[in-house]
Amino acid sequence: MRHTIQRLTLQRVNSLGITLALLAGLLLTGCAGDKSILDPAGQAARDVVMIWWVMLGFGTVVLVLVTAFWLYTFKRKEVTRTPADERKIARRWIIGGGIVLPVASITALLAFGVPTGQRLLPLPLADPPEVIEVIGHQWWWEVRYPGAEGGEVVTANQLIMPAGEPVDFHVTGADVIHAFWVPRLGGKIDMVPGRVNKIRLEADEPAVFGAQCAEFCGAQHAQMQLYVEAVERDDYETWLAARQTEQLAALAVNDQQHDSAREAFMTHCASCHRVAGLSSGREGPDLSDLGSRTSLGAGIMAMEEGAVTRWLQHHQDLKPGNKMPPHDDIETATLESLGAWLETLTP
Ligand code: HEC
Ligand SMILES: [Cu+2]
Repeated sequence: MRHTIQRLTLQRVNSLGITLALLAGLLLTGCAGDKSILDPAGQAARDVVMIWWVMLGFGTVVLVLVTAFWLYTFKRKEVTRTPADERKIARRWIIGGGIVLPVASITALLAFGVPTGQRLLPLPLADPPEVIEVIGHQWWWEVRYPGAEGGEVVTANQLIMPAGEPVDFHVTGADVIHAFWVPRLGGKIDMVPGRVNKIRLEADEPAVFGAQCAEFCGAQHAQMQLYVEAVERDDYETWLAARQTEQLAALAVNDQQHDSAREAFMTHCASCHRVAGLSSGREGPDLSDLGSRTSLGAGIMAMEEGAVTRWLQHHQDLKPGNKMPPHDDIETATLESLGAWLETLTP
């Protein structure tokens, strides 16, 4: 009999242990990955995650204390007090718990928070940092490099930045409010139409990060993802140099093989899309270096052979409501030739 009970208890403890382990596992899977704030890859992000841990620790202590007090009230023996005593005790709680405790904890949080906020501000530096402009559109990202040698460089849905140095991001919105957020690099910042907000971020070393629009901006908000890659300074310069307008124009124009695709592009697509050397549309993503990107539709599908054609045919199923009109009026063969040509745009 005793053994059975012991076994049962053991079993129960075991299954509780397994459940807890599973839960912890589930929670911890949220701590890894390319968009985890708990896996910082730069000083600003480390500060932010530090505040997070401190607040969690502090909150836990408060929870444990309050629970302990609560349990204590059940066990405590009834005591009789004079009204004067009662008032004294009540006053102690109001002053201690209502004034001293909040003032102390808020001061402690400020001591952590203010320097962190300061670090994210684009304050003047002796050596002015690289500036990258990011513009949020429904539902894609325009990325501009105004400081590039040989003229501004433009790309979309990918952000290549130098590692190991601060970078200033100047962000704005083209239509509604979006928010720029690279969780592993630090805080987020709103992209407000008609206003330029600035944030300074730094990646410790070359790596790939995920980024996500962090302000609800309509139906496809969740599908507004940005590929961020930090690279060595030299690689960054090479990347920029390959995207100068002249280089890209040569790439787009100098092959006879795709003449008909280019013609179709000028008829159906040029008003919305820029391909350096051919068109200057700005309604949609710049396509000048499309073949070199990792994904299409702001992260909705991976870039691989045939992917552009698939996007052109099915983009309203893949990303319903996106601002590119369906191309049902264009023949499949034309869309295929457009897709094949755009994939060759790889600087
Ligand atoms: C009315 C403007 C408009 C026209 C015309 C238009 N597009 Fe688009 N296009 C867009 C917009 C807006 C997006 C972004 C959709 C999204 O991801 O939410 C887009 C996205 C794309 C993408 C994916 C780009 C990326 O970075 O993921 C490709 C490729 C593309 N268009 C090619 C074309 C081609 C080829 C044509 C002509 C047959 C065309 N577009 C006509 C507005 C347009
Ligand atoms: Cu959004």
